[in-house]
Amino acid sequence: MGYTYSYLNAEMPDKDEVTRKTPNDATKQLIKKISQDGNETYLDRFAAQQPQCAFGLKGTCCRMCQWGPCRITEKSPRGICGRSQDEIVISNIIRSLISGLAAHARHAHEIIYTIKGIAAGKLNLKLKGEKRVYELAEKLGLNTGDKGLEELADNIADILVEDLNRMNADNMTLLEAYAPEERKRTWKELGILPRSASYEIMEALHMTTLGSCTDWKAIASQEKRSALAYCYSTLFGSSFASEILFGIPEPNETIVNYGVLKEDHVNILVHGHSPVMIEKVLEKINLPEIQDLAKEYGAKGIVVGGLCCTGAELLARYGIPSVTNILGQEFVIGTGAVDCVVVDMQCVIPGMKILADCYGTQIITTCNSNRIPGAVHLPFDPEKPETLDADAYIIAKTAVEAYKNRDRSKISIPDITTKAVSGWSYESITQTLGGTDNILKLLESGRIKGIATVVGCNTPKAVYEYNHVTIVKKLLEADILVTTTGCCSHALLNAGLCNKEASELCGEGLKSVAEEYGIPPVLAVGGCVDNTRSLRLFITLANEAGKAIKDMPFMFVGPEPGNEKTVGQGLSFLMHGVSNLVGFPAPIPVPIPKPKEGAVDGEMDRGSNNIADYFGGNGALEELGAKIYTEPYPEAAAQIIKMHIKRKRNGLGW
Ligand code: NFS
Repeated sequence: MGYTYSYLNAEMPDKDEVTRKTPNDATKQLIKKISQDGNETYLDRFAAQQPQCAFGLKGTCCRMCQWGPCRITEKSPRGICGRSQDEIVISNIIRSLISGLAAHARHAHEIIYTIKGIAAGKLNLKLKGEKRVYELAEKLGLNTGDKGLEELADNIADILVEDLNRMNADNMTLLEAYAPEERKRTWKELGILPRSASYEIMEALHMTTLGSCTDWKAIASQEKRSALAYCYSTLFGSSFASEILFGIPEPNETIVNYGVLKEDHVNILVHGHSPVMIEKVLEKINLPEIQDLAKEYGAKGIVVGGLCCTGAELLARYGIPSVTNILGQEFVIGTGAVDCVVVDMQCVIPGMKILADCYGTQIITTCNSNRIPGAVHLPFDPEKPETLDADAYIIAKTAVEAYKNRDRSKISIPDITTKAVSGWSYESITQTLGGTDNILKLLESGRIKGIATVVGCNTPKAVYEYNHVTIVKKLLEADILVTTTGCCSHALLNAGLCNKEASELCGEGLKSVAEEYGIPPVLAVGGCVDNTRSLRLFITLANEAGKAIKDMPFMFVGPEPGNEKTVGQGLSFLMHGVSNLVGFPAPIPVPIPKPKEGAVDGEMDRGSNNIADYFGGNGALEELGAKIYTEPYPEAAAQIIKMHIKRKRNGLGW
């Protein structure tokens, strides 16, 4: 029995249902094992939180001053200050969006300042992304003259920093360089061109604090402005900076899933989002003396596995096997075989450390923003990188030394591995499929009916990974090509959908394309910031077709939204005219409406009719040519996506 939320028209699963329905057998085994070991995971804590707060779920709780908290009810339709439910709901949404924006901005900051550190000769790392440096230099109109690679990269880094920090009203440079002309005109007419990440965060907090803006439409405009800053300063900024630093990924074949861990090896997991320190740690792990040390302790070798977006990025670039995502991080610790987890920033849940203590796993933190009591802490700071090499060596050595402390009575690694092809960049997708003109022909002919980018987190509100996998299988049957990133990509990788053999699951059209071009039907394009790769693909294809993106058969799908970062992901695509399908009713973006009990006029019970109608109805559609659908049941969600793509094709006469 799950948990029923009648006012949301939805149910949430309990632990039994998750154990029965989650698609990865490795996960099923580990949920049972961890329970048998007497330990708890998020599933137990989710049960303890039931029922979740109705005001929180609808977004009608206001905590933006110290007079409250205020809750909207029929008896109290306004907060103490007079704030309406529309203002409260939109303010909660924008505050969630800008928290995500701040997280990605911090990520961008670390990578960009690493480039600057290399250019200044302070960091013992080499820039591997020559191709991206020269492309950006040209696109940004830089005078290359006789500048070397590092100087040019430093000039680009300065521009990326400006887009993070600009305080005056000048336009954002990356937006000017990469956004489609039709969109720039639309955004200008709407008055929502952003200045920078920092400015829009400041303005959003300012507008929503006590006694500030009471016009929900003005706050909605700031939300759109902030979403554009999110897209062009932090997503593009992080993704391009990572490509400058580490190179543009190329497709590679590898294996993934929990079975990549080996009982007789040192197992090191890398976790987080900004893999600069990890790059160095990998170098140290490969030193003969570290490999010998592992053997001295009785291990046959060292396995490195990836979690979350650091895992997705290392998988893309080096084929380092990925294991799992944000809600799998406890399950993998439950194997009892993980000697050490090296974490950088974001999406590292406290529950992982609690379980790590139960299974004797060493945690090492490498970012000053992400401290965990009881962990070894060796932070990387690109502006003070003097100890990088020495710290990376200590991390590699500490991780190997943890092997000798492992409690061997608790080890059980699911013997499940999956083949996968990863490393799809914007360039490798377009080249492999014969160029954007050819992809357009494949779309027009209907061999590929449309492209959906299916991405995002996991949520305890859905059966773990079930929505991701179920939706994508239905899309493949309908000849819809899928790109994926982040935690969703781990679900799809482990389910074998990023493997060439998955073409067997496709409709005739997509199957023939996958076989002809030698691609899997689901293209894993990296971490969440690499959603820019899918967005660039959409922008270029629309341009090639001579159409606006809003008219193209594309969709953004976030089946299991979780982190605050995910709000801006969907909005980034929405701003470009790509409709969203999100998988769970939440205040962000809109709850599924249920008619109010006894209402004679069809009034719906939802956080705010105006906000729900704006994002899920004609408001966003009229302004941006796109809207947000909310559907928690994956079979129904797949129907909506197919319907949306069919309508776009009809509109194009395809
Ligand atoms: Ni994305 Fe990466 Fe996962 Fe969600 Fe977290 S790992 S940046 S936020 S939870 S997909």
